[in-house]
Amino acid sequence: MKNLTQYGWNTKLQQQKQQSSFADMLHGRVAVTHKTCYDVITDDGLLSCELTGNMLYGRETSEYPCTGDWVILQKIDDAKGIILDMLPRQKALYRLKAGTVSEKQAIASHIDKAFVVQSLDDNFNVRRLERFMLQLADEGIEPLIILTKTDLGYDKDVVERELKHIAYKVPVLFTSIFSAQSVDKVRDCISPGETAVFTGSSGVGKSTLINKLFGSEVFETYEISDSTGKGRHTTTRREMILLPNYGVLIDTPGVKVFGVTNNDKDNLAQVMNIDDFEEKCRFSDCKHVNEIGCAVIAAVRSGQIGQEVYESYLKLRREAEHYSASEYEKRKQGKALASVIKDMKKNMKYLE
Ligand SMILES: Nc1nc2c(ncn2[C@@H]2O[C@H](COP(=O)(O)OP(=O)(O)O)[C@@H](O)[C@H]2O)c(=O)[nH]1
Ligand SMILES: [Mg+2]
Ligand SMILES: [Zn+2]
Repeated sequence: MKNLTQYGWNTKLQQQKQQSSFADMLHGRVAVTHKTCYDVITDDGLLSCELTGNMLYGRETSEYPCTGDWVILQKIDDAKGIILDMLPRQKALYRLKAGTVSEKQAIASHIDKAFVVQSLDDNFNVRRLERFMLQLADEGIEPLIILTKTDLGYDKDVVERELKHIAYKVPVLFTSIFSAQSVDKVRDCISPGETAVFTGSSGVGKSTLINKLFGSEVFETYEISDSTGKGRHTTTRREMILLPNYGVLIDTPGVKVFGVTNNDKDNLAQVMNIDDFEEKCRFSDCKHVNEIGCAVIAAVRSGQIGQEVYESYLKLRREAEHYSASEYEKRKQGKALASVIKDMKKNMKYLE
């Protein structure tokens, strides 16, 4: 029997479950998301579950359950169940669906901490880190940065200089699989009942690191084949595991870049560490572009804010505005459609 408390079940979730019309049914946490079904950890073991029609229709892509979600289900037999309801999702990671500007897809939820992993060989990219940090801030998830493969050598000065504005608030851990001590430091950051997600491009060493944390091979690692440059296929897919006495770990498949899926200017300013300057701008609605008395521009001129950081800030802000504009359009269209349907229903009544 699994003790779901170890998997993060708590009184708040219990209270939320009481609000559901299926409050008397079994609950569980999605451990793996397949195309049309979910592996759910319950007090009755791991069940392979499908969604009821009700859960399937009338939902946006982003509203389907994902790994880490808490669901209510009905057991069908020892191995199968059916998902009837989902508890309100919070602290989730999303990615933009390929080829869209505002359609998001959830990849993990109910996350307390996110380890954003980059490798120091050629993957280190501070602009990409900023995007991760922004999304985590928007979701209220605590960020940590892990820079892997220190054994391959890197320029510490360059890394520290580029990370300065972020490392000011976010812990940065350096790891190598050849240093058990560096792995222990990561483990010490995870507390019981807490869910930590590992995210970053594929090949940076997420699965290898989780295996080291666990002390055995729980995740298949990605070996790049010399001849084809492609990774080996994995057979059994694991996404969420319990690290006894520590917490729940979620491994995410390679997420290269997160699109900006929110438009919170305060979070952006904080992530980019320009918030202290912003407060000193003459106008409270200052856009920091060409206004008189702009403290942000002054700080860029004096070198207190790096030119690249400032440019990155403007770029992320444009993307955030673009995202919220297309969200707004979508909602407007949704409302228009709803009113057409309402009219149609009225007319049908009239004809009856
Ligand atoms: N030199 C070195 N190689 C590492 C380290 N961590 C992972 N790797 C290698 O990087 C490759 C990709 O690792 P993997 O864990 O599958 O990456 P993932 O896609 O992020 O899960 C594998 O060949 C690992 O052996 C490290 O600290 N140092
Ligand atoms: Mg992996
Ligand atoms: Zn300003």
